[in-house]
Amino acid sequence: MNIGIICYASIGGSGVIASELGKTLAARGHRVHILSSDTPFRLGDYQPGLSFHRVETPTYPLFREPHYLLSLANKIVQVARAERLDIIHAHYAIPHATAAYLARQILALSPLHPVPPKVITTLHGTDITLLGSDPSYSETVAFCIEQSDGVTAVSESLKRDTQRELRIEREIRVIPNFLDCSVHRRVDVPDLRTRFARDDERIAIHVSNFRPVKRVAAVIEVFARTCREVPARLLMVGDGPDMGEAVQRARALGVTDKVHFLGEQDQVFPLLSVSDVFLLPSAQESFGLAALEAMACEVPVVASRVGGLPEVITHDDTGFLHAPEDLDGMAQSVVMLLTDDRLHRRIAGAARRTVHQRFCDEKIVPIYEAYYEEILARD
Ligand code: GMT
Repeated sequence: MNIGIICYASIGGSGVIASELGKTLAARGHRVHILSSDTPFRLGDYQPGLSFHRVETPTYPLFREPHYLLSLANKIVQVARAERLDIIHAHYAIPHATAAYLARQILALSPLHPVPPKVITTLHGTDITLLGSDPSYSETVAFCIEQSDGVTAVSESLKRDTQRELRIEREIRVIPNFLDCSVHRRVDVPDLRTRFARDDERIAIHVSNFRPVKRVAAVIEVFARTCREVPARLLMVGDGPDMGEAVQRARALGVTDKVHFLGEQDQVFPLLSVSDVFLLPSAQESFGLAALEAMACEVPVVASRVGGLPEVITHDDTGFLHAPEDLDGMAQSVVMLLTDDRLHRRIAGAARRTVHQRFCDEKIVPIYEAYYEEILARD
């Protein structure tokens, strides 16, 4: 198949999944075209069958806002014509589903492209739960979801949220997120561990884009409570609007010297490989790809019981889940994991097995492929 994949290049789960999907589909013999404003950070080196098309959005003094939606729709039309795309797969509804819809309408009227490509939209989370349901966007987002030829969501929870918040009645197929399990595994990096912690200290880690929904101040709170019981360090990986709040909370709680702010990192699995527990006290999480990456590296996750996280983590089996406001409960689970080696081994092993049984690319990518075939076969 000739497949166009539209995604954001900024660090975030939807761009990661879109890039990994593109790479795996190309390796399986498809011709894949990634369209984005910049090279997505996980796209990697040249690979046969995989090409990148930059979306340029010109500025003009008359415009106070860049018109990304228009330039993206324009680029989709051009790539679809040149490469004879069968599928346009939009990752993240806003505004990618709208650009794909617009491009398909233009192509449908073109004598050069008698059979326009089919549009598939994958909903990732905040495109519904935070932004899409906002009255400023809800009408256009709902319309473009209804108008897509196929729609997928990364969890049952996100599917329900979409149906409820946007009153969508059409079929939404749930296809969970996935990892390249050959890459995402615990690696031996002893020198890295000694850079952060003494032998008697344990390491907690948090990876995110430091947006309010991630509650980075709560990460610091849980860590500070843990430190009262266990000598530990915290790796804060990522950057974003709440970085200042995290730094300030660490100072206020007297743990600044134990917290390492590492900024954005392309490769997280070496850092996960030296960590003992992953903290994810998010207010909302449609899936929690960061948690899945930790589990693949045998790092038990202590997280909020919200959104799709219970579909990824089973409490007291493959990790621990607590109400988002229950920071004491989270700290207790962290302390238990860091002081009870048998418990840690049980949870870490079960987490890794779950990833391998349910969330590896070789299991999930064929499901996307079959869904493409199904949508192409429909009138
Ligand atoms: O979490 C974010 O702020 C970014 C967002 C994205 O588009 O990258 O993440 C969402 O999509 C990920 C990939 O499907 C999911 O793993 C995340 O759980 C989801 N984030 C939220 O629902 C908050």
